[in-house]
Amino acid sequence: NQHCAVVVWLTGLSGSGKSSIAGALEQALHHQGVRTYLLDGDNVRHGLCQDLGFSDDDRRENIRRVGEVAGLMMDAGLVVITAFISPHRSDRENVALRLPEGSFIEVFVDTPLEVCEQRDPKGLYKRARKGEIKQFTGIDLPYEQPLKPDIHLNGELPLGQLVDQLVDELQRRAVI
Ligand code: GGZ
Repeated sequence: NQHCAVVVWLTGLSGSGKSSIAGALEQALHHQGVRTYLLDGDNVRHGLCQDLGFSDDDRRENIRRVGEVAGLMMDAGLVVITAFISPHRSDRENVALRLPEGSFIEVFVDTPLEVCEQRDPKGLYKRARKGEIKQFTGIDLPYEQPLKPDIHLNGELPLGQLVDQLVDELQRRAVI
């Protein structure tokens, strides 16, 4: 199956739905015979980035490393999907600048903080509000939303709908 190697870069708050969308997108692409790799906190923060925490500097380095690895995987011909908060606009821009023109697809998973906080699947927002977790994005540290994302998703819509939207967009861009 012919497809372009790209990086589908999901950005959004904790609890916005990035990981669920990324997982479901990967499934949908596999069904079409597209080879992918999903990078997220689960497979990066325990290994490649285990020395990093959540300070501004550490996040910058986390995103830089993820961008470099994504670029290598892209070279191998994969559609790379990433799911990191990536709260700094400049960090995301720097990743894009290091990749071949047009191969960085920024997807903003736009879910209001109130909704993320209500979902709170891991109870992290509650702990951040109590001061038990410091430097929590949206509470102590800012999230800089993309000004002109390639794809803007309403994170409150049903998962299936969001994945269909992404697949349509990738087809429209002749990525798949
Ligand atoms: C934000 C934190 C923090 C702090 C732990 N701030 O919802 P989750 O749990 O599963 O995803 C969040 C994840 C964020 O890691 P990233 O690598 O995506 O962050 S960044 O792109 O900013 O480098 C959350 C958990 O780690 N977590 N402490 N202080 N999220």
